Amino acid sequence: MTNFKLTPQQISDYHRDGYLIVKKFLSDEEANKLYTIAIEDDTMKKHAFDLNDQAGKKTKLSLWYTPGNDTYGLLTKSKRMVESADQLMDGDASVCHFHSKLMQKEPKVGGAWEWHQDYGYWYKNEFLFPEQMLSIMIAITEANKENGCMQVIKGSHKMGRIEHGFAGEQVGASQHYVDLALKTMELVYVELQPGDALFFHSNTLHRSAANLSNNSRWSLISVYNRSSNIPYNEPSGSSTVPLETVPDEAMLEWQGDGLGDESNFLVKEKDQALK
Ligand SMILES: O=C(O)CCC(=O)C(=O)O
Repeated sequence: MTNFKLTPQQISDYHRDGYLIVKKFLSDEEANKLYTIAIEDDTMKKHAFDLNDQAGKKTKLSLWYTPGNDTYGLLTKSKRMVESADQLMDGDASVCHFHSKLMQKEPKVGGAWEWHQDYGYWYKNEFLFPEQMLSIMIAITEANKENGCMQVIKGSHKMGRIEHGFAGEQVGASQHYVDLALKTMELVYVELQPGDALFFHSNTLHRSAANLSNNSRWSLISVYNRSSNIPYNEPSGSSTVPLETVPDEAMLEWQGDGLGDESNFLVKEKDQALK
């Protein structure tokens, strides 16, 4: 999808619901390239780590801060990603990249993500403005109920930040408030095809169940921030460096392949909670 621009209706849906699904955000050719690179990428494998959920099931991910001229970086910096983030985030300072993650939920073993708001994590990094942050998830494989697709509580971003504590090696939202939210708002299973995108607000409550199916569930999640939203407790620095966009065609037409070691990967310490 080139020359992509969110419509006024999509923008208002995002603000009402706290998320937005865009089908076929990537073409089949782009989605195939992303899939092939992801499964063959040795650098990514080398930097992947496991994160335990509350039941001790492991979910695998790699997280990096600096988007390069590899396929993931070219997608992250593409006009359609950066300008969509710009259309949806509050403020008008430059759009920056906080981090990207390759989520690798393997068949039968891929663990759950507990209910949380991303800003439950990022508040601890001392970002002050949740409206100036958002995530874009791109499905690399099909995501459905069976393989543990994302679940969101529609409209929950309007609750503002709720308390979070630790849940396994993850950060989890107060169950009491999650229960109240579920009594009040709709639970939506975000089933996606490869190349579909999910945009979600940093205060949208979301989770995903363990992958008990025979199929992998892989996705790329890129997090954007405005340069005006300074994290006072975050050493990576990436989140306030303005992005230089590249054309949407770059991920297919430029040389880009897998990630290089210079991408500044997060190295998880033993038992360290994420983010
Ligand atoms: O990919 C998933 O299943 C959930 C990821 C998630 O909750 C997150 O990255 O905040």
